Formats: sequence, C-alpha cells, structure tokens
Amino acid sequence: MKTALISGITGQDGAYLAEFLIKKGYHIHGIRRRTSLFNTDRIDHLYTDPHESGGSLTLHYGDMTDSSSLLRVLQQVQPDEVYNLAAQSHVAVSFEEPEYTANSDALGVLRLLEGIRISGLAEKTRFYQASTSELYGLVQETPQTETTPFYPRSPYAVAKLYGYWITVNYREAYGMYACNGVLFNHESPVRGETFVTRKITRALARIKLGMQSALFLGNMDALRDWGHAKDYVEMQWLMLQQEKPDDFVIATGVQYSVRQFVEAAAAELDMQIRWEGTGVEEKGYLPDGRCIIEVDPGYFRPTEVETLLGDPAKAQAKLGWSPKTSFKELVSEMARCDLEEAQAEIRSQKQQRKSLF
Ligand code: NDP
Ligand code: GDR
Repeated sequence: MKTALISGITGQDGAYLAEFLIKKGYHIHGIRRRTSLFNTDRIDHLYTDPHESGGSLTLHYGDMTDSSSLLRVLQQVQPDEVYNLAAQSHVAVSFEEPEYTANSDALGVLRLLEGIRISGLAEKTRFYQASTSELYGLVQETPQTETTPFYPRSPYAVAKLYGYWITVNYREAYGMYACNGVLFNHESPVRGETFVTRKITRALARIKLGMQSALFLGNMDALRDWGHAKDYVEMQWLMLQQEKPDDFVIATGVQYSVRQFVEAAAAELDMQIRWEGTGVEEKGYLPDGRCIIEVDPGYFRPTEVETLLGDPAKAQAKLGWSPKTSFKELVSEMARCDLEEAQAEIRSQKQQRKSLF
C-alpha cells in the first residue's frame, strides 16, 4: 500500500485529493492545524475513528511555520509521496498578513523539502508543490505556459515564487523527484466562502431565498481561467507518477470575467441581472427593480491581477490532460449546492422555532 502525506488536507484541494487517493488504495496521512473550532468539515466523510480498525486516513497536528512538527510527521510516516497543499491561500489577505504568508507559503515549502532531505527520504519520497497562476501576475504573454516569465503581484504570489524555485532547486541540487503544478483557479462546492466564485453562488442563493439582500464585490472586470478542483487533483497525482519530475500548467484554456460568473450563476438560479452604471457606480438589478449587486472598493487589491488564461498543451500531451467539467457545469454545481445548503438552513431554523413551542 502506498503512503501519501498531504499538507493542507482540510482545504478544498486536500479534501478532493485525499478522497481520490483513498480510492486508488493509498493510506493517507494529513497535516492539520490546531484550531479552536473543528476545521475538518471537508474530510469528515473520509475519517474513521482511530479506535476502530480499517481506516485509510490518519491526521497529525502540524503547521507549515513549525519545522519540528513537519520533521516529526515526515520521520514517522516516511511517505512515498508528499503533496504540499498547505498555504495562506487568499491573495487579498496576503496584503494584510504579508509576513505570515511568506512564512507559511515560502519558508514552509523549504521546511518540507529540507525535512525530506535530512530524514534520508530524498530518494524515496516524491514531492508535489502547489504552485499557482498568480506567479504570472502582470502577464507577459497570453496564454500563459510553462515558459512564460513570472511577475508576481501580491505578497502571496511572491511567497509562492520562492516555493516554486526552491522546489526546482531541490530537484536539481539533490536529484529529488519534485514537481510544480502551476494550477489556474479551480473551484467547487467546497471552495472557501471568501473566494469570489463561492461568494457569488452562496450570496445569490441566499438572495433568492430572501436570506440576504445584496452582494458586494470588488473588481468585476478581472478575467480568470476557472476549472473544477476535482479534475485538477487528478493532475497533481499524475505529475508524481511520471518517469521524470517536471513542472506543468493546469488550466482549461477558457477565460471569463467575474461579471460573467455572476451572470452564469444567476441564470442557474433563474435570476436575471440587469446592469447599470460603470466603475464603482456599477449595480446589478433584478427584474423587479431590487438592487442586489454593488461594488465595494474595499475589495479592490493594492495591485490586481487583471487577466489569467492558461495553455495546458504540455499537460495535455504528457499527462493526457483534458478538463472534464465545463464552466457552465462548474457554476451549475456550485449554485445548486449553495441553494440546497441555504434551503437546509431555513429548514433547520424552522425546526428550531418549532421546538420552542
Ligand atoms: P484552501 O485555502 O482551501 O486550503 C488551504 C489549506 O492549508 C487548509 O487546509 C489550511 O488549513 C492549510 N493551512 C493554511 N496555513 C497553514 C499552516 N500555516 N500550516 C498548516 N496548514 C495550513 O486552499 P485550496 O485547497 O484552494 O488550495 C490548495 C493549495 O493550492 C494552496 O497552496 C493554494 O495556494 C494553491 N492553489 C490553489 C488554487 C485554487 O484555485 N484553489 C490555484 C493554484 C494554487 P485550515 O483548514 O486550518 O485553514
Ligand atoms: P484569486 O481568487 O485571487 O484569483 O486567487 P479570488 O476568487 O479571491 O479572486 C478572483 C478575482 O476576483 C476579483 N474579485 C473578488 N475576489 C474576492 N475574493 N472577493 C470579492 O468580493 C471580489 N470581487 C472581485 C479579485 O480581485 C480577483 O481578480 C485564487 C486563490 O485560490 C489562490 O490561492 C490561487 O493561487 C489563485 O486563485 C490561482
């Protein structure tokens, strides 16, 4: 049985990857942080109590900012594969917490790689680094490929740039099997609620049910290449199954604006948006005249990444990559799930009211 260690297992990708690898017959070890509230919602369905036998998932406390915990877990688990998905992954938040972001997203990668090396695992353990299209930032060519120059535009992207290059360096210096997946935005019904796609589908579902009156957004002209997380984690695994380690762009090759995402999600929920005004004055109205979308400049970033579009030709050729989920299917799944979640919330509130009588 192969053993994989996943940092960031409680996040969106960690949950999809763990499920994917368990189906492949792996035993999974995951690194979770200590938090005051439960943070395992996304993986609870995969977990079995350690007191019962036959589980495929073991969780360890650890933190990307704490070498001692990473070293302990690596030495205990001696994994065949390490997937480094842990990161302070919110671009806007990285402007608020730049030093912490650098510590976890840049030095954290070094801690894992060095941990593998000094534990004598450099030959055995294959390493995946969650690199990002944010590296391209102020884009130098379109579409972006593995050879497009980087120009990071946020503390997050600058930290990830270090992560990218230290992964390449450990591959070249120590012959480690270490790969970068340069993944473009990927979403799902379990996407964090503050990323723009989930913020939109969740808010529109709640507006439809009368639970929220308006959605405030930042730059609606931003263009992104959005795929489905479920499709992308398969590529993370495939990158570690090749003869030689390499870096790959994973993207759909299709681009939409934030505004188009709003329109697509609204259409899925049988809502129609009429736009009026431009810039910070832009507003979205329902046919009955209610204003439900407004711009809040507070969501503008000090330096923005205006446009990203990936060219996945190399992954297509070498990994047999083709995205399975279309933009429309992705938006539809997210909108449907958020509508169901909002309906369940209403039902449980009604249930609670009933039990008061
Ligand atoms: P999420 O934000 O959903 O998950 C991040 C994970 O990292 C969570 O499990 C989080 O724990 C954990 N984490 C954060 N800080 C630390 C820390 N200091 N120590 C240990 N664990 C930590 O991100 P995604 O799943 O969307 O993304 C996975 C990775 O891929 C990230 O590195 C991200 O930067 C990168 N990426 C993501 C893309 C996307 O579109 N989703 C695109 C390209 C790259 P907790 O649950 O406790 O918060
Ligand atoms: P991104 O994702 O920054 O691309 O990083 P996000 O969904 O946060 O933003 C996408 C674009 O939408 C614009 N935007 C808003 N964004 C947020 N979060 N909230 C808003 O209200 C809003 N309004 C407009 C943003 O300005 C931006 O242009 C994600 C993360 O998963 C990273 O970890 C990953 O590396 C990259 O994708 C690829």
